[in-house]
Amino acid sequence: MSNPIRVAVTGGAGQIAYSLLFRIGNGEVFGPEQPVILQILEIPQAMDALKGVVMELKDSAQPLVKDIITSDDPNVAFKDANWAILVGGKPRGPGMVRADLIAANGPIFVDQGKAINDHAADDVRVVVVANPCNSNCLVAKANAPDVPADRWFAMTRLDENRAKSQLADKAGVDVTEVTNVGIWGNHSATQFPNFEHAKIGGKPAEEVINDREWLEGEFITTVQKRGAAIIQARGKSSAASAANAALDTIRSIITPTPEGDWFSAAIPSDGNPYGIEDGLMYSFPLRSDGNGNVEIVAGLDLTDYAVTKAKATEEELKGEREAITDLL
Ligand code: NAX
Repeated sequence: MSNPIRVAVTGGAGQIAYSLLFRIGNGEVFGPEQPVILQILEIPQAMDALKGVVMELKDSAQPLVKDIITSDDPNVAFKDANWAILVGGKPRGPGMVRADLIAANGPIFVDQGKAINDHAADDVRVVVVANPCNSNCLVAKANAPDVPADRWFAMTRLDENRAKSQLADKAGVDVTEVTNVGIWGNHSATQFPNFEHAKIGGKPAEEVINDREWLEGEFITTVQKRGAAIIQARGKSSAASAANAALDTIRSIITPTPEGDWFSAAIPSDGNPYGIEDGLMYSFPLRSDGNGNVEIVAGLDLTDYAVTKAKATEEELKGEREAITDLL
C-alpha cells in the first residue's frame, strides 16, 4: 500500500457529500490500493450535523480510510491536501437571481482559494462543484496565485452524463455506446451540450438519431434544465448523480482518456484553440495522459450553429466575471 493521499471535501454535512465521502472511502476513485485521509470542511453551524456523518463514516469501517479530520477552518481542512473538492456553498434562496448567488458565494471562494494556496500540497488539484461552479472556481483560482492554472476544474461532467444518457435512450442503445459528447461553456442553462461530434456505436449521433430538430430542441433543453426537473420531481436537488459526476471527473483526470474520446470539465480558457476569451473557466472537451496532464481537444470543426451556442455561453460567463471583478 502507498502513503495515504489527503482529500479535502467542503460542504461535508450536505447532501452531495453524503454520497461522495463514502465513495471516496471505498476506493472506487483512487483505487483499491490507495489509502486516503478525509479532510472535511463545514461552517460552524453545520459542525454538529457533520459529527453524524463522521460517525457513519467510522461505522462503515472502510479499510482505505486512515483518518478523518473535520474543521470549520479552511486552513486546517486544506492542509497538505492533494485533492480539494469544493462542494460547500450558499444555496440560491427565494427571490435570488444568478447574480445574487455569485455575489453570495464569491467571498467563500476567496478564503478557500487563499487557504489552498497557503496550505495545500504542491500537487493539489481542485474540482469545484458548488454553484455557480465556473465562477466560484475562477474566484478561488485568482486567490491562489501559487497553484498552477492546470490544477483547476469546475464540474460539467454531470451535464455530460445527462447528455449521454439522453442520447442513449433516444437511440435505444446502452449508454456505453455514446462517446465524444462535449459540454461547452458554463454549467448553467446556456451550456452547449455539443451533439455534432457525438458518436453512438462509433457513428455520428446525428446519423443514428436522424432527428436534428430533436437534437437542437428537446435534447439540449432537457440537459440544460435537468437540474430543475430533478428538484421538481424529488423536492431536492440532484445529489447522488452529482457526487457520481465529481468522482467521474477525478477519474478522468487521473486515467488516460480512451483513444479518440474525451470528457468535459471547465478549465482556464487561456490560450484555448477555439477563440473563447481568456480569463474564464470554460468547459471544453478534454483529454488526459493519465498523469493529471489535461489538454483541450484541438482541431474540432465547429459549425456556425455550434459557434453561436459556444459564444452565447461565453457571453454569460463574461457577465458573471463582471459581477466578481473585485474578487479576482
Ligand atoms: P447542501 O445545501 O445539501 O450542502 C451544502 C453544504 O455546504 C451545507 O452543509 C453547508 O453548511 C455547507 N457550506 C456552506 N458554506 C460553506 C463554506 N463556506 N465552507 C464549507 N461548507 C459550506 O447542497 P448540496 O446539494 O450538497 O450541493 C452543494 C453544491 O453543489 C451547491 O452549490 C449546488 O448548487 C451544487 N451543485 C452543482 C452541480 C454541478 O453539476 N456542478 C450539480 C449538483 C449541485 O446542484
